[in-house]
Parts: sequence; structure tokens; C-alpha cells
Amino acid sequence: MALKLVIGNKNYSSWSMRPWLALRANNIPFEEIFIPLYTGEEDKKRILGFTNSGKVPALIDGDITIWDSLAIIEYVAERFPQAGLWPQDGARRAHARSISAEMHSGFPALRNECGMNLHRPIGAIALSADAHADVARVQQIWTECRERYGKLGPFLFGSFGAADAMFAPVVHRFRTYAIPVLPQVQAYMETMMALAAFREWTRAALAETLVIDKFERT
Ligand SMILES: N[C@@H](CCC(=O)N[C@@H](CS)C(=O)NCC(=O)O)C(=O)O
Repeated sequence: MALKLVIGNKNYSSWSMRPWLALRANNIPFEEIFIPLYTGEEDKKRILGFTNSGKVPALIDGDITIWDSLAIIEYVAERFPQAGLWPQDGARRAHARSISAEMHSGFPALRNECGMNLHRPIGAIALSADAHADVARVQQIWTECRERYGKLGPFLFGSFGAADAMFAPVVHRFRTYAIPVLPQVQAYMETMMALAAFREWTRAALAETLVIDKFERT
């Protein structure tokens, strides 16, 4: 039975983007179930029909439901070990898990002030000190990975993996909000933007016409 991934608007839903990329970049087949976000009770009920969390993403594998982006990526990594979503080496895997968890639980200022919105014309905004600190920390994370594992390939731990999927929406945020970045960070962003799955998501997002007003304020 095909996996089903329940996602929100590709233009805005950064949490949906992460597991979608982890699946698509590894050519793992799945059926995509799109539910527009913040449209009212009907669509909320549809999400609740899949997961009591009331949020997307959610992955359905037969009678198993997994919700929350990082838990889904963990499930996919276990179910499809050949995808190599986590590094084989234990120390590298611990590093990859640490930065993925840090992304999942952190960077609230960057997330709030620079919401993912692929339709938004590129342009800088004034960021708070907390958001600047988040940007600096993300750059530190990426730079450290590139310095330590650059010889293994162009992504954070060599080939595209779970940590890259977790950080992918930040690439869009840095780009859309014209955030100045270090040359090695720019190079990583370009690697990500050239990834076929990233481009596919981006193309589909730009083709969407639904607008969520509350995400159009910056
Ligand atoms: N921690 C969750 C966050 C999920 C989340 O906040 N999803 C948003 C869309 S990106 C959502 O479903 N919002 C709809 C709602 O709250 O009604 C994850 O990592 O998946």
C-alpha cells in the first residue's frame, strides 16, 4: 500500500516541505494529500481525519500514522534504510541528529519574522537581535558541517540527508529575505537550490494561487 503524505500549502508550509523532500529526493513513492491551511473548519476537520494533532505534515503507512516532521523523517529513515537519510558513522549521525533537533525546536525569531513564502518578492526587512542571532547560529551549523564533511559531498554530511531536509526551508528564508550570508553558506544554499526535489517543490509552490493573509505581512 502506497505511503500517503498529508501536506499543506507548498508556498507556506515549511514543516510539510521537510518530509516531502526526504521522500522525493530519494525517489520513495508516496501519494500526496494536499489540504489547504487556515481556510476554516472544513479543511481543519480533514486534517483531524488523518491526525489528532490537527497539523500537517502527517504520514500514513497502512494502519500506522506518524505526525510531526522530524518523527516522519525518522520513520522514513528506518523504513527505507537504503536512502541513507542519517550518516552511517555513529559520531556523524549524532551530529546530524543534534542539528536536526536544534532546527526542529529552535530558531523561533527567524521563523516568526521570516516566514516561508515563496511568492514574496525578494527583499530585506529589519530583523530583531534574536533573529540575527538565529541567522548567525544557522550559518555556524552549516559552516561547521561543510568544514568537517565537505570532502564527502556537497550537502551537510556529504549526500542529501535528513539534516538537509530539516534545514531546506531556511534556504528559502535566507534567499527571500535577502539575508547576507558567508560564501560557504551561499555555496551550500546553491547546492540545495539545484536539487531536483527542491526545485520541484519550489515550482509547485509558485504555481499555487491560494493566499494566507496572516503570512503576507512581512
Ligand atoms: N512541530 C510540527 C509543526 C507542524 C505545524 O505547525 N504545521 C502547520 C503548518 S506548517 C499546521 O499544520 N498548521 C495548521 C493549523 O495549526 O491549523 C512539525 O514539525 O510537523
